[in-house]
Amino acid sequence: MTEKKNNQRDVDPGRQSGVAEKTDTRTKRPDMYKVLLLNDDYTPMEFVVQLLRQVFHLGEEQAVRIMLSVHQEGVGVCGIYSFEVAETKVAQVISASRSSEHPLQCTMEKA
Ligand code: TYC
Repeated sequence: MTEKKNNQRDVDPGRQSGVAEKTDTRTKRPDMYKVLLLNDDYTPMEFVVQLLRQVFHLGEEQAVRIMLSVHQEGVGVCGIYSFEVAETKVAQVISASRSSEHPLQCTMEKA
């Protein structure tokens, strides 16, 4: 007999062929995104506070704190979320602001 029957390459064609065999089963934490609120000269403070409470589920005190921080510093973080959740929050802020004809700006960036 010149050839061995059923050698490992015949049984498992992926073997020694350069085909990746190991599957990485580790769970990766999703990238997180900061939702940022920007200051402007026109949006009423009370409107910003109510929006922060509704969209980010903040209490009155925390909402006032963030609003005042944005008012004074120009920009502030409302929360940190997965990409999809952050995108939704930004859309909700912009939508509610435009509905009330306020120029409030909201954006997101990788945390
Ligand atoms: N600067 C606004 C005012 O004086 C208030 C304001 C705060 C607007 C935060 C936007 O993201 C903002 N009425």
